[in-house]
Amino acid sequence: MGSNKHQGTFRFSFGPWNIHQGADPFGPTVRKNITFAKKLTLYKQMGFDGVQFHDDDAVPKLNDMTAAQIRKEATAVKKALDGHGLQAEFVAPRLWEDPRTIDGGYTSNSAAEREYALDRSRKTIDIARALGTRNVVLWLAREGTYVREAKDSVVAVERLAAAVQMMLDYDPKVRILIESKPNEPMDHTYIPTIGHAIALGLMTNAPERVGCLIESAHALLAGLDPSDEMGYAMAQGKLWSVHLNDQNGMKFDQDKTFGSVDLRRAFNQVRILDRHGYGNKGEWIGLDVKAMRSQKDDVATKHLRNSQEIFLKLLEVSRSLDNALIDKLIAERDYEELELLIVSALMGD
Ligand code: XLS
Ligand code: MG
Repeated sequence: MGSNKHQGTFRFSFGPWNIHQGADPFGPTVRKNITFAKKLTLYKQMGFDGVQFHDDDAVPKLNDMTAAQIRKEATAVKKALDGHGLQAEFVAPRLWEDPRTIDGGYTSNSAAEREYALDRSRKTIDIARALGTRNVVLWLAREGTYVREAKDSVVAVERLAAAVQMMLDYDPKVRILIESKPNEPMDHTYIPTIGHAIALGLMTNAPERVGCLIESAHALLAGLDPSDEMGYAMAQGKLWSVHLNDQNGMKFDQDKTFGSVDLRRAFNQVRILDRHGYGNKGEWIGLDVKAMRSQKDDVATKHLRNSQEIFLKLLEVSRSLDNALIDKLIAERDYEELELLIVSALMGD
């Protein structure tokens, strides 16, 4: 058990929303806007090779554009990526800001609004194709309820499965990565955990093209251990991306720097990914982290640097462990000694 069968390969990505102006629900922006073009110049400088996109990060006014216009604009973004030596990891439809998605997208009670969500998802796939990625991430933000009686949970799940099926049919190459989250902005969502996400894929006729993205904080908000969620998905060959970050207890989604709250919890995520060869099929280490609102303009990317640095240091710790000793302690069932060994390693001993 203690021996490394494989090692992972780690390349890092983040989304343009991870460099942001610091607005929160209680106050306005506190930092200057940084243009998308400027952000692109920062990626390589900071040691990142992949860019994650919402559809409108790539094509801002896509709702008012024709398919040809969208393709043209996305192609220009692809050129800019190429120019910086960057790759697009995925595109995600932003289905939570438009007035037509107030009641959710695919699970809205309005047929016209559901049609908008499906149409928008087709545009997302067109953008993904133009950016050179097969990956479409679905964070099902408003696919839930505030009031149990307002939606029928059977119908809602059937509608979600039908939406995924539509996307799989629309492009035979596309892969859908479902990012589960139990709450926020909704009281409860219909796909709260990664087990739900993977099982939703089984309701389609191409489950081999439905996988998942695990965000550490989303697992924590569901009261689960992120490394176990990752293990569950990897056991099924379904962990196609991650959003590493951290979370201080059961509150709003904090997107804190990876490892900044609970180092051992972060260590276990790194360890399970590395031991099972994460990244060897091209999967990325995505960091879905936010800068503190108190951070000044010129140092407002340190949350990304720190997350990456903490990941790499934990990888070093994990790889330097004495696996023979771990195997021995496991065989002797001396888990107290194992605990001290891990905590000591985290303390630098
Ligand atoms: C929000 C999500 C979001 C997705 C991308 O909680 O983490 O940022 O990762 O749509
Ligand atoms: Mg995320």
